[in-house]
Amino acid sequence: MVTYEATDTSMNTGYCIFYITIIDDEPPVLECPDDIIGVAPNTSGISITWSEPTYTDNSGNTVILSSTRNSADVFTFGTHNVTYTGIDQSGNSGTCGFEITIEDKEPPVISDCPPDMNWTTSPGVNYTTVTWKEPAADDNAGTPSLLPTHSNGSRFYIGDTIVTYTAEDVYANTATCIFKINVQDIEPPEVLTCPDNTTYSTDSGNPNRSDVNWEIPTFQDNVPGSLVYSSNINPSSNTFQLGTTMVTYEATDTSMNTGYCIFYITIIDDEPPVLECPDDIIGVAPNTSGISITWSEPTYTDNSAKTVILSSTRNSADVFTFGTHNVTYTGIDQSGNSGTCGFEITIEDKEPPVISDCPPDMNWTTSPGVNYTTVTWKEPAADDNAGTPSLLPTHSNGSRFYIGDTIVTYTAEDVYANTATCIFKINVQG
Ligand SMILES: [Ca+2]
Ligand SMILES: [Ca+2]
Ligand SMILES: [Ca+2]
Ligand SMILES: [Ca+2]
Repeated sequence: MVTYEATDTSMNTGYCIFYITIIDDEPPVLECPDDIIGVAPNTSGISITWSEPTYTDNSGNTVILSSTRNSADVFTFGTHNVTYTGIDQSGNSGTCGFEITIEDKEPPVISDCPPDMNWTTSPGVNYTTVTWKEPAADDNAGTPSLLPTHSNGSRFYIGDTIVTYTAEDVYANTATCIFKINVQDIEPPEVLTCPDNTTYSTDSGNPNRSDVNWEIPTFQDNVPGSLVYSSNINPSSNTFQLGTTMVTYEATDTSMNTGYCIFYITIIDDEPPVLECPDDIIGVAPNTSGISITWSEPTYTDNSAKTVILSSTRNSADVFTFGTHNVTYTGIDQSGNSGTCGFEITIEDKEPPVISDCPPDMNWTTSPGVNYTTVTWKEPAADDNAGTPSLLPTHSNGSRFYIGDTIVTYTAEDVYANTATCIFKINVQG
């Protein structure tokens, strides 16, 4: 209030009074705490305390503070704005604010993480379908996501595959569950083509066969790629000896599974031995009892170069009688092939028959009234070392003989054409 007074001399006073009012329209200035970051153990939140804001006000008077949240309040996960309002005694208000962020530092927990697993390939393919019990994830801040690198029930190929499940809560805390799936190839290569067992004959004159060939076996495997092949037979050697040889081809996959093709090559000897017999033999026997004849065993050759078993119809030193005898040798090789050779043994009779009682020369006279007579004589006889010989006269005993000399000849001939004669003369006189 401003008062002006004017006093006259009479001491009367006049007044001029007016008021000057000073008002405070300047708001207080509040200084809030810095932003606060806290960590809560779970969704129940955590109590956060802070200092009240400081303030200044031109009035120098007390400022009344109020706030949207109070120190020691419980704050849950997330960011919360706290606003303070200060009102001075003139009703001017100022504000300040800060943020309280409640963080989740705790990663999710994964339960039932599968163990490492060993599987084998499915038939015919290089993978298998793998399933496992799904793990679960929990978190202090609600249900986390849980994502695998590989789908449960998907295909896993040969080798080790790491499967990782990652759980992530809404505050980007993560946890992992890691397990290994090993898939092994236990399927051996499969034989596609394998030669049949085959039988060959030996090459002529040889104990082996030189041109044995076959189609190289083929294999396939559930795992595409290189198979390693081996064989017990050098492919460049196609000569096989007599007998049966097992030929083995192996194909091994990269997991060391092995498939086999086995077949047999049989070389048989169907070539008979060749026998060389002695030359024909001619012997002379003194009589029908025969004579012992000896000879050397045949020689032989056989492609097998093995021993040949000889047998014969007759043996050296056997006794042979007159006549021609065939001797046959049979040689059997160890494969049962037989060859033969033969020769003849002829036992001859070189001894002529012997005629006994050869009649003497005789003198006869004609019978009455005719120019002959009937002549008889004692028949001679013939014998021979080789049986009874024939004995034939030129004239019959008891036949007519005419005047003069007649020569009668008996000829004995054995079956080997040895002959003997008995000759006598018949003289008939008239
Ligand atoms: Ca968490
Ligand atoms: Ca395989
Ligand atoms: Ca043979
Ligand atoms: Ca004789």
